Amino acid sequence: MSETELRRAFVGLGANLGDRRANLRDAVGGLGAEGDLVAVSPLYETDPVGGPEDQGPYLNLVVELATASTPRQLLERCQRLEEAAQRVRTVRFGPRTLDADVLLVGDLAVDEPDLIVPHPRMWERRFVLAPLADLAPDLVGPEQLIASGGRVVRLGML
Ligand code: GSY
Repeated sequence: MSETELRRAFVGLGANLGDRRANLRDAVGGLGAEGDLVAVSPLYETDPVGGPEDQGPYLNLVVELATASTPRQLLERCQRLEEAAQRVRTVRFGPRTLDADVLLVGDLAVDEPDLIVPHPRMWERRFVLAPLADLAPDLVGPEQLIASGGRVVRLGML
């Protein structure tokens, strides 16, 4: 890839603590600050997958980037967004003000202890695939969407 070639990348965002919409709005704004944001999916309210029984529903969406950032740079951008949302890591899969996951970065594959791309659990999670299919129906077929799990309700745009 030349220096100026851009990859089509997708980042998943979720929030189920605090002002969920505001957390997602801030995260989308933060991602947009680098000038490589091209699209934001509709917003979905989704049942929590994993974690404590008593946590509230998530709001989820996916953003598309046309980016020169590497997967690791994207991970660092995601971590900065989570820090800005004052996310505290307590319970594994527990409620959170913001979760930002690198889903896909062009056709790159990364397998490192703290970063796996494509995201290893994305194909089983409807809270990822439904908004991803809105942006990239070429990447997510109807059968994949049906095969994925979890209740999701489309709310409209953020
Ligand atoms: O992996 C992202 C954080 N997360 C979510 C989420 O974003 N949405 C839903 N519905 N369930 C989740 N469980 C975890 S962990």
